[in-house]
Amino acid sequence: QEYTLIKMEVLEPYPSILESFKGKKVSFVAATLRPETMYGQTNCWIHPDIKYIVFETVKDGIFISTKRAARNMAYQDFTERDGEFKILQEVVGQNLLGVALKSPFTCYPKIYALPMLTIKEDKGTGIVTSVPSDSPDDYAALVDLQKKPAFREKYGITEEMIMPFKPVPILEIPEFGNLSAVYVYDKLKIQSQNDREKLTQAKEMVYLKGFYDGVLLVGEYKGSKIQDVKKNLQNKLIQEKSAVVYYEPEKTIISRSG
Ligand code: ZZB
Repeated sequence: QEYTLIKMEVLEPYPSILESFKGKKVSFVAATLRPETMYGQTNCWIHPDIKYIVFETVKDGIFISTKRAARNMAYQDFTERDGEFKILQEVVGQNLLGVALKSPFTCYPKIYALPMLTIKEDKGTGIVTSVPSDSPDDYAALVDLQKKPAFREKYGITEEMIMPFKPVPILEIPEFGNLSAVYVYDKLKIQSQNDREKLTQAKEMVYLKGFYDGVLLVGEYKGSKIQDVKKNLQNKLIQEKSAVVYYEPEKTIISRSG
């Protein structure tokens, strides 16, 4: 499986847990299959209970991801020696919440790391970039934080980190309009990020249609069909050093090699 790894750069002030990296470029890295949606990023998702690591790459500065992802990257020329990576620090997700980030293409110059409880530890980097206009999971998790002050307070998330971040219309999908995730969320009457069955259905509804019939509403490929320009946008992100390609081995291979 090929993913695009988006570098979400940590902005000053660094949280106390990352203070020793001050002056160096540190990025949260998020694995996505949808580089064409990066115009609509509103935040980053971190699982409060997942353990992440901080490690050094050869070409892209310091990365934060799960250890599992770092190991995969070590076999893809990200680190100095094949298959090896040095853990500079371990950090529990909770301690990365509220961190300010700069991410490519989005109209919001500063976005925040927020909690999502449905992140899978064994997929991608364990860090997810949020596009609530087109990902029902992201929209559901964002609404949860907006509607439930107790949930925000539990994780030290303030209103400034959430309230200004409205879903951005970036793709027009026939029948679903220009905020397809919001449309299916309402249509299926989804109540929260834990509504797993409905969210799976919602994702299926928007995925295929978005890929084949979606048209970009922003950026240099405005007016083009997604399937025609997805690769160009991935290349653009890579050329401007905002992203890198990352491969995830098949599940069976992971379990065989431990
Ligand atoms: C931006 C984005 C925009 C995404 C969108 C989706 C959508 P899949 O197809 O099931 O493999 N993701 C990545 N890593 C994780 C993780 N560890 N736990 C939970 N979710 C994760 O899903 C790949 C997508 O799942 C990735 O692409 C990422 O979110 C998320 F408009 O990145 B995506 C309809 C989906 N739309």
